[in-house]
Amino acid sequence: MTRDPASPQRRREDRAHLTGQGVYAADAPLDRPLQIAFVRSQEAGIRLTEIDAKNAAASPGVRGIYTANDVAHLGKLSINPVIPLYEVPDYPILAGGFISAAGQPIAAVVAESMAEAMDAAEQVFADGTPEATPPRNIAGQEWQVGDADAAFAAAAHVVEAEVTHPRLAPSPMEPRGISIRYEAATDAVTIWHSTQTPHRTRSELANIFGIATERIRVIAQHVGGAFGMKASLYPEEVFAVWAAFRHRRDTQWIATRSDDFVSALHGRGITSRGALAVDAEGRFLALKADVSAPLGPWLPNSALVPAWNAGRILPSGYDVPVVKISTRGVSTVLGPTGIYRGAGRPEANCLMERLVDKAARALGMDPFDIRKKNLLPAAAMPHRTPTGAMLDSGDYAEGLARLKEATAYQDLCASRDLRRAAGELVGLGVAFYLEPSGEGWETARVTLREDGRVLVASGSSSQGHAREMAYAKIASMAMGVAPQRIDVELGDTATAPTGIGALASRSTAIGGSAVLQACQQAMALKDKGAKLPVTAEVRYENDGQAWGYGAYLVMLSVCKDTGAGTIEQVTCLDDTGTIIDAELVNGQILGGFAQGFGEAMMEQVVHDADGQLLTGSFMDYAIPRAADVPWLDINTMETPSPMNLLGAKGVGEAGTIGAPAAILNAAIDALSPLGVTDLQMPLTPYRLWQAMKDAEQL
Ligand code: SMO
Repeated sequence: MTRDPASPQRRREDRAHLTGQGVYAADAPLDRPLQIAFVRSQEAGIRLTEIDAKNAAASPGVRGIYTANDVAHLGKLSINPVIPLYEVPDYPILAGGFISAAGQPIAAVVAESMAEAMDAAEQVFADGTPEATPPRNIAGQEWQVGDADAAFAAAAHVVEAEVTHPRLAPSPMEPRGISIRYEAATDAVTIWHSTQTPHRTRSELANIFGIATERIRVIAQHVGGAFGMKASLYPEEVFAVWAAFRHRRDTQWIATRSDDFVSALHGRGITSRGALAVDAEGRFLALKADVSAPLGPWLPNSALVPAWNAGRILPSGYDVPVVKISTRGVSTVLGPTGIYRGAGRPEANCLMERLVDKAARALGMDPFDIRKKNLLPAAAMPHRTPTGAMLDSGDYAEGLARLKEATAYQDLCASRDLRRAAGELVGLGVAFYLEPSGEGWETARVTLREDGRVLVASGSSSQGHAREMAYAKIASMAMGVAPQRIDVELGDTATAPTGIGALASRSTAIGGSAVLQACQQAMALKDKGAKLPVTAEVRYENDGQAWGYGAYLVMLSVCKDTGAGTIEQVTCLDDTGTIIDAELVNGQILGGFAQGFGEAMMEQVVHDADGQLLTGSFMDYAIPRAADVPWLDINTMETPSPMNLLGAKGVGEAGTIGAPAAILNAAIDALSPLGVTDLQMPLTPYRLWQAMKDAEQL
């Protein structure tokens, strides 16, 4: 295969996206669809005593009002059991009895128009009594290798850190949405769903309703972003499909931004505590860590993934022979949580990189030097970590060295020291990171037609991240056919082979490898003289996770008067394995960085003590605007992964993993002359100003 990462091919999906031709969930061709307004619980931790929908039922345009009992017979969503789950929470389509979180749907109004549905919903009366609901550990896992207590007792230095990640609202441009076309002749549905996992939508719906998958077709052709938020079926979406079958009508539910803030899953919110034992030369001896992840009233399919990743990715790419790590999932009375770009990777990384920085300070070592000393050498690859992860490939120290060179680090240090001496608050932060991409299988079907065109159908899908272009490029390279002669079909269960979808940084590594393998098989058939058209269909399974990695360096200053933090420079080095298209890789790094920057500096979902959401709109939830995001200086290197055919590694989550830790380290370095040793994200002006004031009191 001849690669050309820098070829000036354009993203073929952009034309539709930029000219309003995209088919998002709300654009589906439906016939007078019924609309749904949900009545949501206004309180958390409450026992419902009364629900009265009589007035609402008489409201114009209403075709039905439903409560918990109407849908209580439906099946549950499946949960990916990456860590043991002691207690499986309910999956209420409409919550009744005990209501855990504010915002949970407790009734649904189905009406001819959205305005009529909303008018009627306002007339539903509900009452209840508060019921105490202490948090419970409902999931957990431990990893233990060696005698941590003995290693800590023998250490020259022990450093400790605690990192609390703000709870984040994923905020894709397109909110959740589902449009259902009901086919009366066959009692079947065609569903336009804004999802990362169209085949999962189909199989889960079939399970939940107890019907054959043949009666459900799912289309997710264009998806306006997802970031982990759309890898599961929401109760509202299940209800909408149920309503279509019940009323034998086209039905639609398109979430408002407010719906998403209050009831789509949130990411992060994890608190991690850790301690690192270090010898007198700065070599890491042992790591202890405890991770606590908040879980909501029901578990999205991937709800346990952040807790798992936040534990198992420790101790990152460092050689730490002894570990004692635990992770747990704790039920709360807040809304659902789950994967959000990074999904536990940023949490593992921030804790480790804080500990490493603290160790450097304790020893008076340079942050690059202590990392270089402890990172696993290239010769140690593949390496099984104490938590059982298999790091596949890479030269971590080389990556770090290239970052150091690219930033002229010594000059930056000199500049910081000069400015610091003049009274400025300015700091440098370094962070290494790992980004495991997904494992498992994906499918592809490649057809060579008589007219010379090639049809690529993939079970992998797109969430707006240019899969059509990437898969066309892979097929073009594999077959020597111009990309203009390659058609790519994704995201329709009627035409694509059964697959997984767009998540866990797996699209290129696994989906792309499936495309490559199918291309190779189709070419082999043609070369054996098979008559066109020939079709090859593969189910490709990788040999294990491909671990991308890299490092970030950040220079940050803090205004003494306002506490405002300014990122003056940020440079990254990412080893993403084999690069298929440089522009796509850069785009992923930049987008991930914008979200990592958001977490580090601005974003936070806030609830009050009663579980009420205080940040229910973009007036209160500070998502970065284009002008807020600093310039990112991107550097890449390529160490092909032996774990998949392409040698590709994940890059979609890189920026969310590496950037927050480096920003946090830089901010703490900036305030270190005042005696500040810890800060928590987001590093808002208020937080930084408060840290300065607290330091003055010392
Ligand atoms: S957080 Mo991702 O879309 O697996």
